[in-house]
Amino acid sequence: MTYGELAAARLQEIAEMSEAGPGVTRLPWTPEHRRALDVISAWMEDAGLEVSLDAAGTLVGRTPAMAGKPALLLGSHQDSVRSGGRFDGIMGIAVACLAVRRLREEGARLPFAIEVLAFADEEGVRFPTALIGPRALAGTFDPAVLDMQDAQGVHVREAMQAFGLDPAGIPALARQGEEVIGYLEAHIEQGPVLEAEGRSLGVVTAICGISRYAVTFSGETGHAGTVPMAGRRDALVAAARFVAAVSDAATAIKDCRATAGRIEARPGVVNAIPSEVGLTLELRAPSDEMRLDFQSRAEQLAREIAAQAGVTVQVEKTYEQPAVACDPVVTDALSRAMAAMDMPALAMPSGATHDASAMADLCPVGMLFVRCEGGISHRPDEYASAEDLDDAIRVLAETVKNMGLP
Ligand code: HGY
Ligand code: MN
Ligand code: MN
Ligand code: MN
Repeated sequence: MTYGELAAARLQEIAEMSEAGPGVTRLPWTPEHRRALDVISAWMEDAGLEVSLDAAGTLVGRTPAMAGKPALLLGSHQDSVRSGGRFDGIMGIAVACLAVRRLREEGARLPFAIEVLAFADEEGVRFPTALIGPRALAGTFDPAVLDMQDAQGVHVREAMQAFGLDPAGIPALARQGEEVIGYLEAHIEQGPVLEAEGRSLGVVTAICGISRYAVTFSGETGHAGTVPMAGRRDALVAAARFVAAVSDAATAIKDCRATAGRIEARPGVVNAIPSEVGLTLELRAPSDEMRLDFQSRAEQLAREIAAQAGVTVQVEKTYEQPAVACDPVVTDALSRAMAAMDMPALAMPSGATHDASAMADLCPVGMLFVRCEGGISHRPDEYASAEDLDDAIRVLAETVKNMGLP
């Protein structure tokens, strides 16, 4: 069995650690997360790592007998979206464990420790926050998120305590820069580029930044039959024009994305003009300069379109995550590892965000993308082949050795 086939089998097994229903639903600090930790612990022990669980619920596997040595960090997130795929996040943990096992079997001698990290919550699906694990290590954790609640009214703090964790210990998890050499994450591409280029792996150059908004258009309701079209103050007409205009603006800018994921019209009845519409808007761009420009453009469009429709608009920013440039030393180590295996490195930005987005506040980061069949992700039919997983394990192991070269 190749390393790739073993990774594929392990990912098939851990996909069962899920709520019932299509695909994988494994949210942080839940019974499914607990069952997954038992499996990931076995992966880490199989790689010769010493396993511990930190106060944020990150499972840490560290090479033994390297106390006091700086560490190269590998890993990704164990959680999924609802009805997600078998690869997003968890594949990076499986690939990292097998890369460490490969290095151990080769008898590789490294001047640093290795830690494989299985972060609890990257997706931000259960709670309106994310990345608690990496932010704890980077010292950027905001304790206010412990008071956020899930759809059942459970606070983050309560969920962690019920999981056997003490959130009060999170601030002490912050690593000092000199303890960490860098962070390397293997992740399914979640897009169509590698497949279109006929490549199994890609080297990530930058991870997009995100701006999220709650946008509310307010007009005037009235009888759908008696109020003339001229002079209506229809909030949904304004909202529809806005969504189309922002989408067109994003389409005109390479690598920019704009998505209105949720919309709600009130009073929401078939024969009354909508007086109020609330929608979410998410903007993404591979650099903060582009993101901030696009933010201004979107806010201007909201004002102009509201004025033309005779309604008012409120644009409230609800979340922001800066764009991250991957570190040239790490991306060079990845590219050299691929070149050593006759795999020309395809450099590409990431439209998805990752744990590496938060780890960049602690140390140099790099990411290795793995081909994703049909570019499909956040869906049960997400798929990466055992052959591509095998390439990823070999390249990750080679990259770790490159990071140890003077
Ligand atoms: O939203 C994202 O890009 C990530 O999958 N959480
Ligand atoms: Mn992910
Ligand atoms: Mn995801
Ligand atoms: Mn509560």
